[in-house]
Amino acid sequence: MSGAKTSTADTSKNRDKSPKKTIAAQTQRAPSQSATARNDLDAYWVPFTPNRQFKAAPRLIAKAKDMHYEMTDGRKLLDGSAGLWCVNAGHCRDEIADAIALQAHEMDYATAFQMSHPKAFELASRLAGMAPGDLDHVFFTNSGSESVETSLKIALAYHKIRGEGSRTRFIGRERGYHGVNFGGISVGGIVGNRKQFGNMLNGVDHLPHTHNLEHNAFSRGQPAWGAHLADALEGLVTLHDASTIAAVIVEPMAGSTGVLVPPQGYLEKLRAICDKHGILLIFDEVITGFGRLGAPFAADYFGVIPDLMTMAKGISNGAVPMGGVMVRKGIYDAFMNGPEGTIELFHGYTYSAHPLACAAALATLDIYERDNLFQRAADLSGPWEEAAHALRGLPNVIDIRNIGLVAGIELAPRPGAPGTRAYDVFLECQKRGLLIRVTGDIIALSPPLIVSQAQIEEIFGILAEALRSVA
Ligand code: PXG
Repeated sequence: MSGAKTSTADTSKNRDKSPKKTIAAQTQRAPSQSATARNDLDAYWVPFTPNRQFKAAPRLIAKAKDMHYEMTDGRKLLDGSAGLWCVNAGHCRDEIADAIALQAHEMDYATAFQMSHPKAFELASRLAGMAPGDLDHVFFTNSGSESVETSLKIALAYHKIRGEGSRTRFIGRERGYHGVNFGGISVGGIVGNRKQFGNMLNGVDHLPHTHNLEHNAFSRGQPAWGAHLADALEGLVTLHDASTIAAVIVEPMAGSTGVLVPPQGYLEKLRAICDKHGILLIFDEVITGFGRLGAPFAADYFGVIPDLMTMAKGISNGAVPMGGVMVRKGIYDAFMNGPEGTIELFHGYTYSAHPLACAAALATLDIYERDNLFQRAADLSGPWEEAAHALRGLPNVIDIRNIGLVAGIELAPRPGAPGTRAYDVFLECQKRGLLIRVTGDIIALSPPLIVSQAQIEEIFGILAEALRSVA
């Protein structure tokens, strides 16, 4: 006992208590070269990646700063996708790195059930202030996928506590992406993400997607055609009966399946039909949240307020995993009516509101606010649109679509080899110093919101060259 005490005292005596100095000392690690050794490549099962192809020619990132990545071989890449749609304030912001390091020294982990810590409440209050309408309570998670599962569970539990337990059905949408957990792949509409995993959740149905090249190719912003596609929800209500439907979940703008911008009036219609039938509307804002469209959330941009709203990615600038679900006041309040002292929602994660994530998120929100980054995205969306649509006429380009600081460029697939053309463009862009995302034969661009006009020109200039070089 006393031995342990002495050694603790000795350790702390030898430590430099100045957090700044400690952080600096501890973050200056020599970069490891071992990641490129053959055996290390073998052990890691890389997600959503053809592992054998990747390991034959690995692309490893060593460093990042602002708009750029630096590869292990020293080559620089302009980041045209904000990591995976998450690094909205640009990479390695000092304020965020310092906040994380300080927090790690001050308190690494706070027990998350029956206990908490002040930054969790501070962050929740900030988010409640930011989110539109009465979306003023937040349940914290660690990722977009967990946010989706959480939102579906809250929807079910909400109906149950109100005596409408028969509402168990979810309506998703074709081409929807809601992460990779069982609820998310069930309501999601990507066959590749579903077919390996059996029956998933039952009682799920899907709306048609809104993508239509015949009517909407080369639309700028929201396409004019397609609001009527929301009427399919009335059809599903007729088929299943409203009393069996808990919630509709959609991405206000579908990102992962290739930048599908909602037709004018479509989201408003979904909202009205949900209201009419007592169905909850969930917006999955994992990509669209935190300024991507030039407004805090897509709900603000489109002026349509959902009942629940998922978030992740940009909440912490990608620096520490974090997510959350915002819920409307009425939903939260409905849970707070039961007997005192009982757990209102049997749900939560060891790392819900993790202190490091909260510290990162608070520092991130400070940057968004101080640098007015959402407005910056709005201001740049015009030049961005012009630059994107200037690619029209280049080889194989069959559609260009855009909204906020997002653009989708769709290529005609090679006969019998879908996806290979865009993948070749991805490789050609990398050779020329630009990182883009491709999904199937669609190129998705979503740079950090700190992108400059010159960098916008650079992105589309390199992409144009790459498109010209790929047959
Ligand atoms: N919902 C939406 C709308 C998403 O876009 C998730 C949920 C899942 O988030 P997590 O944090 O569990 O991955 C996402 C994730 C891409 C791409 O290239 C998009 C995502 C993830 C990886 C790649 O489009 N979105």
